[in-house]
Amino acid sequence: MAGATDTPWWSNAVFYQVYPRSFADSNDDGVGDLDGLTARLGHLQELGVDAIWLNPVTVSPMADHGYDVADPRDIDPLFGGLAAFERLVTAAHQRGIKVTMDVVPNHTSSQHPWFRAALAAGPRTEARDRYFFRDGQGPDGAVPPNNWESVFGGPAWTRVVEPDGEPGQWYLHLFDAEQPDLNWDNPEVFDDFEKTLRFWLERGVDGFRIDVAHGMAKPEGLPDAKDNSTVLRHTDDDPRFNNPNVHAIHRDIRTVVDDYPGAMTVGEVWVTDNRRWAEYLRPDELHLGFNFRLTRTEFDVTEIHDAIQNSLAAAALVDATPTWTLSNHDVGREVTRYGGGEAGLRRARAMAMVTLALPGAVFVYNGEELGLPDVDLPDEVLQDPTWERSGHTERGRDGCRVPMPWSGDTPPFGFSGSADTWLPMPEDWAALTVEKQRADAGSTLSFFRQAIELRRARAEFEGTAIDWLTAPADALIFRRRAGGLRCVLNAGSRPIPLPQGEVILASVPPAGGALPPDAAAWLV
Ligand code: ISL
Repeated sequence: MAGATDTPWWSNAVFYQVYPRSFADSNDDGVGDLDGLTARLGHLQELGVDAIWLNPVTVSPMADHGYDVADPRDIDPLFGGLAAFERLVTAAHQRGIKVTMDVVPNHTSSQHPWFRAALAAGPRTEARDRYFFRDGQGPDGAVPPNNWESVFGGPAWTRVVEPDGEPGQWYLHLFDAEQPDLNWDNPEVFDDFEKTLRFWLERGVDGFRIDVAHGMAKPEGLPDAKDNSTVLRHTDDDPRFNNPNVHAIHRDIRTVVDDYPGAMTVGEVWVTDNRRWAEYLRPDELHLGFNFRLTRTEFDVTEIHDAIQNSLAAAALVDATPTWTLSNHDVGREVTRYGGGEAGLRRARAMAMVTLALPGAVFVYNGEELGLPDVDLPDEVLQDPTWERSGHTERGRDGCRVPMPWSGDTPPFGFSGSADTWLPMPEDWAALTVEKQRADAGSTLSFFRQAIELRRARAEFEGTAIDWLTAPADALIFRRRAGGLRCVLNAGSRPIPLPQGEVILASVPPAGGALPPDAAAWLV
């Protein structure tokens, strides 16, 4: 490992994102859980990842599958409770795998004791000051306080029935109505969040993924937005997000995390402008920030080049470590985004090589190592609140959250002992199980294992800078400046000649010194 002494562990780590509902089910209720994950840690060790990022597992009514937190300092019984979490941390650490977990500071569940107390207390009480309760507009207050929309569709405000039984104030929820936004101007909110961070750090957690890290702070007076009606998307100037006061919150969070040497944060920062994105990565704020450009990029060589170059430039503004992510539980899987089928899979493998060749931290979303595509789910099984809130115009994110196929020839493919999995698994995943792919040296899983192993072991991956080399049309070539690794991507429709050198990995075998279309190669 490069620079073990002076380089923090996360600066070139491969993180593996576990969507706990969908990873492995130990108690046969059709939903994945932490003991299921602990039992499958061998898969992660073989894959060679450095750390796990766990999507939320704290106590939740699951209106947004854990992003609606009712108790941030306990594990939901659905996932096995606190004892299962402690078993996971111990077992992962024994295998040399770090554990990082999601924390959700922007909002709570509507079932959180604070919110229930706020409802019971009535208007203009201290209990309501932990959230955004406002009177409505119009003579009888029946019009929401401003025009903000929920990210999942529909208004970002819900009117409550007051203790006297009459319709009364409205509360703000940038996401589902079951996810009321917290008022971070109230000092109790940070004090409680600090307790949460310390609670998990004391239990051995190695870091946090901070949900909606560009949220939390709201502009004075909650002014109307120009247009915020696009579901699951927003622009940098949207008043719901990216308020400059959020940086003071990140500095406070950093002070807490710095009490635990080696602990880190990675923020979900949906901000496009390089300068504004980089503000979150200043030395006293987040350690890492997701840069989502490649999740919004077609398989097009110019777009890919520009996304990489911009991500590097953004991180360089504040001397931060770049991060690379092709997909997660919110954005469609790359196999499907790149066209699906054989071509989609080839392109996804090629792009995995591009990201794993870059300096910085790489995030792999569970199932990516199997080449899983999105699943076309029937209406009646959809669970993402986006589906209902958008009036059935946006299908939401369930298609990229289908459980992992482990073994056997029929659903649920060893994921669970119950055939009634929380989302149905497609029959044709029989060819994609971990079991089948482990036994096949040419599988996507074997390919990921080789790629991660090379990245970990070879000195050619050292250093933090890259140079772009001259490449044929529809191709790109970059070189790690210190280590010398070259990565070639052919995003065109014809084979391209490979440069001189030894090919240490290719996503499709080169033929006659040429790299086929939709393929990547690493050369030393
Ligand atoms: O959806 C987005 C971009 O695709 C963003 O606009 C938005 O910030 C994002 O949906 C926030 O996601 C995170 O918080 C949500 C949760 O549903 C997501 O799963 C989580 O990643 C609410 O907690």
